[in-house]
Amino acid sequence: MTDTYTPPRVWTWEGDSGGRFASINRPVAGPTHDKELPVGKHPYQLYSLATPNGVKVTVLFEELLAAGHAGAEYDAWLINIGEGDQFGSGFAGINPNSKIPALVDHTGPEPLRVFESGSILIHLAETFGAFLPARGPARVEVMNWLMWQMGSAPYVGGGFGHFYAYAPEKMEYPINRFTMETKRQLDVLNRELADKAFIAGADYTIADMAIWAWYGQLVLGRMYDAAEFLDVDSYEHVMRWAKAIDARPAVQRGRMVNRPFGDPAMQLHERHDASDFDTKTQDKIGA
Ligand SMILES: N[C@@H](CCC(=O)N[C@@H](CS)C(=O)NCC(=O)O)C(=O)O
Repeated sequence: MTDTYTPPRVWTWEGDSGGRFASINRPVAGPTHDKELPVGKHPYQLYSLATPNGVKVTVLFEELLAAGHAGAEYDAWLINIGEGDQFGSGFAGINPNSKIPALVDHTGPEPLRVFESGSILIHLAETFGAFLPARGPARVEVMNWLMWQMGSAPYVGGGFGHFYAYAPEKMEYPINRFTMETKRQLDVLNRELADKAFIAGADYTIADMAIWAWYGQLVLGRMYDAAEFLDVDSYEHVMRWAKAIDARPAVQRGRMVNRPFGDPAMQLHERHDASDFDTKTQDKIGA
């Protein structure tokens, strides 16, 4: 390995450093332009995109609706991060971190902003009393795994995915570093799932939704074109769990929301409620 870079005493921003998404990266926060957010008719207004962090939340909404929680109807508005929508003044106002997903809950006397996907999952699960035990050891175990996901996935996305798939050149050191960590995390899950149906025990919870969006989709070969490189078939318990969750109709619907890429028949955009699913689409996704 050759190190060709000597850091200066003080780092300064010299603009686009290359690679996918480089054009949206900046070393400062805050809005870049004025843009109000649209507001629809439903109690929940979701501003998001169908990345793994976005899919966690649309899967939970669809699971709540599938379980009969009619109060979970939502409008889903596309925030296209490749076009800088996350830096509009309206979006930065509901998430000062300018990252999807962000939610506004209109069920109370004042609109309530909720940002960070884990916070959104907890807020909705508590509101509807679903997919999260109310108290006790079972709740702690769900929180353990939800926090594990929130803390661990950046090594997969910002580390492995970035250097393996998005960086302007392939560099062995960071790819080795983050492949090792990604495989270690997959092994953590594989060992845990060896004798449990779901990650926190016998029940399907928000921890499974959060972890599946990242690690489930990774072993199913949907991320970074890295299934063979990571030898995902060797994580047999993760694979069994990932396939079981992937087969749920609500998960299939959740993956379609705010999805501006791929097969148009597998996309749903903005102002979404249950009636948006025509029979043909429902047949196609097995709902
Ligand atoms: N910890 C945050 C991470 C959110 C996040 O990284 N979102 C990405 C898409 S998956 C994003 O909006 N990126 C836009 C940007 O970095 O400008 C969460 O879980 O909500």
